[in-house]
Amino acid sequence: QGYHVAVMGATGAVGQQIIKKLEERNFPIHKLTLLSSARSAGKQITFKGENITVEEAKPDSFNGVDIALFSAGGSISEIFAPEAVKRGAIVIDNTSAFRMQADVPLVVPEVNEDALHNHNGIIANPNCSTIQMVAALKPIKEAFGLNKVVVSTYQAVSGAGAAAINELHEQTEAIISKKDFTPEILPVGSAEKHYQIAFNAIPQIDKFTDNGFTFEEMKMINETKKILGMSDLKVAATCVRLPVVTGHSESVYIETEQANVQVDDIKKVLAKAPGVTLQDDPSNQVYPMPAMAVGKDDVFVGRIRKDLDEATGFHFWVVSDNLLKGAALNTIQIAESLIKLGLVTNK
Ligand code: 11C
Repeated sequence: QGYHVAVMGATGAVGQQIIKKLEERNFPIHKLTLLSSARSAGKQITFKGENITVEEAKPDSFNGVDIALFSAGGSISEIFAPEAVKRGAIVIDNTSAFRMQADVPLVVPEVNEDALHNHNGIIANPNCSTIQMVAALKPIKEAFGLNKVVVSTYQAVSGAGAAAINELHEQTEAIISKKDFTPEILPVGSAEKHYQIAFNAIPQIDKFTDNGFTFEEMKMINETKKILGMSDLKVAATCVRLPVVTGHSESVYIETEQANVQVDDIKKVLAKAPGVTLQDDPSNQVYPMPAMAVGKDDVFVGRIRKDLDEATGFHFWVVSDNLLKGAALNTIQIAESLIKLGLVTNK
């Protein structure tokens, strides 16, 4: 009993976490198909004690698949996701390929599960830095209204893939042992210039758009509005890459609609919010940090304080594992929601 699930991009950083989480959460699977590019095909991956060989993805690989989980890059999704849908699968896509299309739900289950009802076969998983922020914003919006969000991120290199993790390790070793090195991956592979990430901070994630914001910043702005269903919400973002392997951190400034909101009111709603853990006790130096969030499912929030000048303004700090809630876990939670809502058929 269960579903035929396919994982596209099975050997990648997120794909591996998806397979791990499917096993850990005992997702109802009767068959697991693991797919990749020709380069990674042939590798063996263990799932529930069984070795599964990764196959090269072809359109017909999706025959009989009920749920296809994609995390192999936007161009792969653009080619194969419609092929999977044509063959009757529901696709949950981790890339930015379809996120802003009107008929594609962009979903964080704790925030907007209802959006799943209106899908045409593809559901989009938001950008990792967006997911953790909206998980914290939603309960605040529900309780007190929301007028404005200004976020600065401190993002881990694993968001840029396995090659960026290697680059951080190699540069760190090179610098410590006083050897030369040539940056090749960050801030983004296709950029003209590449910069050192070890012992540095790079205020560029992805390429620049014409308005001076980067694509990563525009994702945070546009996706936040879509997920919260607030096209008029004022949102601004500055996204920065740090030499942290896993765990994105964010400094978030918000202005609520309601006046007279107090820090304790915000703490109370966040303490009850699904998927959120409040870690906020400055007197005991308790606040979220990426090293402690790695491997954990939740979004951690702390350092909540009222702005000193703006009566409706608050600041807080949000941390989560970008490969889990930011990617693999949220993808599987979407699949679990589809099953719960009766929106996926078992062929
Ligand atoms: C990063 N947030 O940290 C990006 C990775 O649109 O799903 C995720 C990119 C995306 O570099």
